This record gives sequence, C-alpha cells and structure tokens, in this order.
Amino acid sequence: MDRRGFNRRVLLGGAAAATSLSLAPRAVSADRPVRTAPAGGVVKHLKLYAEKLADGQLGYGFEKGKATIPGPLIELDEGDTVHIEVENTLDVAASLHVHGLDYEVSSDGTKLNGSDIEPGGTRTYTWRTHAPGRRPDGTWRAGSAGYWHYHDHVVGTEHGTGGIRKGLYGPVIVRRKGDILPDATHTIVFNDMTINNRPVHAGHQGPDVEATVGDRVEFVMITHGEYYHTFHMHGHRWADNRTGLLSGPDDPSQVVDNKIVGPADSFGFQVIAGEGVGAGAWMYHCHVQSHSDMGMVGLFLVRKPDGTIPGYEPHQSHEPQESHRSQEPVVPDGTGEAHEH
Ligand SMILES: [Cu+2]
Repeated sequence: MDRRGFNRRVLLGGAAAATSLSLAPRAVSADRPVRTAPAGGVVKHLKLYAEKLADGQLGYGFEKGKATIPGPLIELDEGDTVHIEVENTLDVAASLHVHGLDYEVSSDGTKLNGSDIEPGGTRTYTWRTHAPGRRPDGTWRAGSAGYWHYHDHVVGTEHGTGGIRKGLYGPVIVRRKGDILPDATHTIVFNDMTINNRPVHAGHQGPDVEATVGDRVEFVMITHGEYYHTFHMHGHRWADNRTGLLSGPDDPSQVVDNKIVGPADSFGFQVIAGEGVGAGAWMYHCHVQSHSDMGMVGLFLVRKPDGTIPGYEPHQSHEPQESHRSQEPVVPDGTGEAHEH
C-alpha cells in the first residue's frame, strides 16, 4: 500500500481503521523471543492437484482450480511422514518427485518405475523424514532437515522437462527440532530465464516480496531449467549453510549475499527485514549481467511500521517511466490562453 492508499484508508475508515492499522510502531520480530520448530513424528495427509492454468502453464495446488507457480509450500518437521494424494487433471501423464526426503521407489514419481499418474488418475506418494543420528556402525547419518523441492518427472520427457518448464514445481522445507521459525516464507524459483515462470514486464519480473522492518523473513530459492545463475539480494546477507543462519560466534559458515545456483539446486535462509539498513525497495536478482538485464529481477519491499517505503513509488518498475520533472506554474494572461512563465 502506498502513502496515498494508507492515508485514504485512515481517513475513510476513521478510528476503527486507524486501530487496525496499528499506527504506533509495533514490536518487531527481532525484538521478540524466537519461535522454534517442534520435534516431528506426525503423520500428515495432503491432497495435491496437477492442473493446467488459464495461460496454458501448469501448476500444483492444494485445492482444485487454485494451482499456483510455484506450487504450495510443503513444510515438515524431522520425523514426520506425509501421504500426498495427487490428482492428475491433465490430459497427459504427470507425477510428483521430491528431492532430499525418504521415499520408496513406488513414490519416486518416474515413468521408468511405474510411479507416474495417468491422465485423470490419482496416486498417493509417501515421503518420510528422519532426525540425524548414529548408525550401528558408528558413522553419522544426516537428518532430513533442509530446503528442498518437488517437481513433475513425466510431462514432456521422462525427465519431466516439459512439466518443469511450464511450472510443475514447488518448495519443501523440513525443519529440525529447535530451528527458528520465520514470520513469513517466500519462494523464488529461477526457471530458465524466468522467476517463478512470470513474464518480463518493463524489465522486471518480480515477484515482489513485502515485509515490515524487523520481520523475520524466510526465502526458499530453487533453480530449474537450462542455465546457471547467481542469486543476489541487496542490503541483506545470510549464512551459506543448512538454515542460512549462524548458530553462534564460532560458526565457520561463510556469510554471503550472492550464491551461484544451477538446475535443481535449492537453499534457503532467513533475514531480519531492513536490519541495519532500514526500509526500502531492496532488489534481488540474478547477478549474471545479461540475465538481470533481461528481467530476472524482483523487489524485497521493506516497509516502515507506518506502511511507507522511502524512495519507492509502487509499480514504477512495471510501468513505462514518466517524467517526474516538476512543472512550472501555468498562469492565464487574460487572452484565454495559458502561458508558461
Ligand atoms: Cu541468471
């Protein structure tokens, strides 16, 4: 909401609107005790639809007719099991294939082992997760926690090349007991030369991610398609490790604001919005120069508590640029014509 919209809502809505807008600076996330992930062990059931979208692209969704690109976030805690009944509403075979989790071959989601779904059919895929621990032989087994992703493995080719290209992909987060929980999670997918399969408009694809200064914002970054990219965010940094957060002063993880990514990579991190730098329209983009020039750019819109974003005019990157030169006053001279002074 821009400044004008903000004021209009306050004026029109009166006291009630002002209260709901919380005009006083609110307690920001960074000032509050963090919330953490619980121990897993829960069995969950989800329904997922593979659908054709209005524009001809493809998506997954939890509800019929509401598929999105990327598909919905599937969030688990280590030890959880999820049974996902996938309904394939497409007129071609499709599937659901996940990275990073435990699944039997019947839940692999590929045609070569018969775990795909015929047009109009349904199939239940079961994903399991586990906490880290020592094997009987004394070696260490990694846990499932991480920023992962799912995608089709069947549409177009036996590698799902057509499905992925058209949008059949989505994020998975598995959390470890004690992991810090964010206020909001956003998924950014570099897929070929797009972000989240969105069209380039005036050199800017988005999606624009909105937050208020102090919010704990989590990003899941996934790459698909044909190219390597670098993911860069302005004004914010993260640790190049499982959580994107440092565990303490001696954590040796490198702190970065730029990371090279290639097809089927995924990682995630949390930032405190505007920490140390304040509100603003902070860019994120692929840092391969020709890719950013071609529109692989979005904005992390960090608002002040009053809702404003200094220096930012909404949609300025989406619309043709207008001249913002202030006009000279126009004064009538009595002839019926106006002349500029
Ligand atoms: Cu790129």
